[in-house]
Amino acid sequence: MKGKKVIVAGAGRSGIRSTELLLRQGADVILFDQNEALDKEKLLANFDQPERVELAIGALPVEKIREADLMVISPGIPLDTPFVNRVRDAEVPIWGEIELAVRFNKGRIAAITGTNGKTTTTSLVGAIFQAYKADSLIVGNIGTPFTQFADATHEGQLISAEISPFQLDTVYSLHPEVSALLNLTPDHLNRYITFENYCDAKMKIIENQTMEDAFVVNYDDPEVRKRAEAVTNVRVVYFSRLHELEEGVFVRNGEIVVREKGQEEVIMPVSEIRILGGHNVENVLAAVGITRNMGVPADVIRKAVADFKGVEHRIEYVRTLHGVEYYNDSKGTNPDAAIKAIQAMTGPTYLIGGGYNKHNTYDEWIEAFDGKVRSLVLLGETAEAIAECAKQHDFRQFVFVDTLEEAVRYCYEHAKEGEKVLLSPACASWDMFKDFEQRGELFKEYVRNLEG
Ligand code: UMA
Repeated sequence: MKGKKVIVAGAGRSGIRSTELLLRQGADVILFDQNEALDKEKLLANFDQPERVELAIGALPVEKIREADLMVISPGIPLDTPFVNRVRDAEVPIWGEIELAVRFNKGRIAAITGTNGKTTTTSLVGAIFQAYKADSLIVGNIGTPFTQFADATHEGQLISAEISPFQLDTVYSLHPEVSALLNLTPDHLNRYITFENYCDAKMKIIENQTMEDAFVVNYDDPEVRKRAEAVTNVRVVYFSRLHELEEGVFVRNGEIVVREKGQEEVIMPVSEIRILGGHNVENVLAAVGITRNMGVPADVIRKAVADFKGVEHRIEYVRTLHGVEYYNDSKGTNPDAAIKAIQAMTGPTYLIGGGYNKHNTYDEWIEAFDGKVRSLVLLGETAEAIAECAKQHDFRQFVFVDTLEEAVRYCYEHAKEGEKVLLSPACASWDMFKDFEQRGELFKEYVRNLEG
């Protein structure tokens, strides 16, 4: 990278860490972001050598494109944005942040994708790795950019990486030792238009794998299985919650079993899993398949799974006030994830939903309410569309609010002892918040501030 001039597009978490890596590797950076409101001084304060970072805020001048040897693009920037087309037309190579990271990585990667469960599974795989080798890393879409650590990794180091389809769109050299595809349901259709395009993006995770590697997939998900059956370049390892498999990871008589080449190994009883819901059993099975195929011993896996308490913003218990339990599921950013959360609730629930419009449909989510939702408290861009859909399903107990704080207050004033309050929006957060983390943090703050 020495002497190269690199455009980094997007000055969010991913862009900042990519810039730092490029500076460490001797490149000069043009850091570009379309948000004119960004504070330039604050942005430059992130870097040890700010004199080697030139800022382009608002627009990317043509002469900057001409000067560039490479552009590293953040995952949130759609690839059909006009400036991206201009860079492509100028024949400047375009890498995603993950591509930049893998070019420097020396570790052994387990790469995890799927519509839902990625974050939980990536955290759990990371926890198992760390129980085995303390210097293991957890990186990727989960919130810690891979570029933050990639050039400091060493051979044999274990890396658990959550990879989103946006990241897979701009990756060419990713070669995981084990990849995993957890499930496939429609999401991000505003960017991919069709479900097929979205699934194709996910399948890029195995592009460079060989028969020496493993692809861990969910046997119970028909869309996943259909695609796995057509795979020829990599060894497929199935996991199933519902069926006993000839080969793979499955549940039998309440125990998690791994069967490979006729040999069986019992890993642990399902009753030792501490994270709620059937979907989490699937996440554990995936994690067992991934870590076993990376050589982690069964007893290490068992202990780490039994110690694992789940991740923030995913059906996260916040507090109990006047007998009402409050849960934060801000990570429920699509209907499928939100279905899992409402299914995990064991009593009447005040459900806060709505947000950024990803052009998803809400029918299945509303059907999953199953008489359990006392009131649906709607906010954000999709509030009207969700209400319309609810009416079509004869569900009319909804109210509109303008802010998340108002939503919390409404629930507080109405929920009675024994009932639940759940933030699980079925939508992304970007209409009103920076990201789902900010939405979840604010929810927790409002809930904690409720008077006792
Ligand atoms: N920007 C532009 N033009 C655009 C869009 C964005 O200039 O058209 C700029 C914004 O002004 C902003 C920056 O780009 O300053 C934001 O970049 P980004 O949206 O790529 O966000 P980062 O903060 O870099 O976070 C990204 C991932 N975000 C997205 O994919 C949208 C994070 O995933 C990830 O944790 C982080 O990199 C580290 O790798 C978040 C996410 O929501 C959690 N992911 C989606 C999901 O899980 O469903 C895919």
